[in-house]
Amino acid sequence: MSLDYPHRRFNQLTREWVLVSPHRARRPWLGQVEKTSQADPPAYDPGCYLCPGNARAGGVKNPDYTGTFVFDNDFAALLPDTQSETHDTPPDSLFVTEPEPGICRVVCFSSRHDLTLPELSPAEVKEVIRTWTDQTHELGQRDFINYVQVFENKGAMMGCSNPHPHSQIWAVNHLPNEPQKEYQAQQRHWLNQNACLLCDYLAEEIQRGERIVAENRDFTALVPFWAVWPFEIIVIANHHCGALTDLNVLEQTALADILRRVTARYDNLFEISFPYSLGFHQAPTDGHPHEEWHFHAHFYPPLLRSATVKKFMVGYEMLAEAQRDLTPEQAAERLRGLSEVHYTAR
Ligand code: H2U
Ligand code: ZN
Repeated sequence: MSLDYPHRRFNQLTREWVLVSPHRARRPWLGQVEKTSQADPPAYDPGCYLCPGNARAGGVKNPDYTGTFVFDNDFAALLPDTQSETHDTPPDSLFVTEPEPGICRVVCFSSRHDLTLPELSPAEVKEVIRTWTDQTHELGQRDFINYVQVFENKGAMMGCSNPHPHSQIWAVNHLPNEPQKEYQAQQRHWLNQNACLLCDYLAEEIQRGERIVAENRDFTALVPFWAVWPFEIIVIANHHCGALTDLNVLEQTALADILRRVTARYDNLFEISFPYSLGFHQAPTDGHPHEEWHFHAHFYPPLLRSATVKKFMVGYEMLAEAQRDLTPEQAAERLRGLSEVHYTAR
């Protein structure tokens, strides 16, 4: 695909359009590539709220944990017992509210303050995946939890409040906006085509090849045809399954492998610890089978041209429609050309 003129692409998962302006980015790499000096964090930081043995902001002391560590968020955006409150919004009101009971947790990747996903061993990343899986299972089983969002905010640029590598889980009662859009799109394809949207999409992407970044037996990482963020990646399960809880041990190993490889490429792009939001889109846990749902992860990284030049989603994007200059194909080519050996280990 070498469209050289402004065009729109349709996102099959959200059913929204993105404007692509390739003519503005013919020379995307020739500009100055600035390097920032990121200080090497220590293995243990006595002032860190998440390190083993330290007191958290709320005063609770962390255990001397090794491996992963899960705790209820001390400043949770959701509370489990909201449902008990009465709600009486009249159906025709313009001021609609509904209660949203939920649970927020924090998952530290390891006891090490200084090791991000690509710097952990494959076994350690697999342990993180097992923890996310256990949490999805445990939280998803609860009556009032119908969706479990696992995500990682990485880097100060993404609003991450603590450098200790960690992720968050927000388990909620209602299907939130983004998974709701994806549910509608997947359900529509399932009913209209009698097939899975992402199975069909992945087969086509593998055949075309131009947006693939990394793959293994069970997962494929690619820059989606409809990517909004410059170096956005979607990781799609090669076999149809709905959630982390559906993965067998080999698939957990494969997911750990692909996450390490994608994040190593990201870090190598500008030789910095690359900021992003990562999240899994899993089938709702509302008791329905959700055969239409295909398990996948999104990486949304903000950086565009260098360690310091980010893409702003402002102006036209805020008021009209998402837009990009660099094409998804150019981004994939750039990411494909990078080493999977982390730059700090060379
Ligand atoms: P982010 O860096 O992605 O914001 O995640 C950190 C989370 O950890 C954040 O939601 C919680 C914050 O509320 N937190 C605690 O629960 N206890 C602490 O002592 C520090 C941070
Ligand atoms: Zn720490």
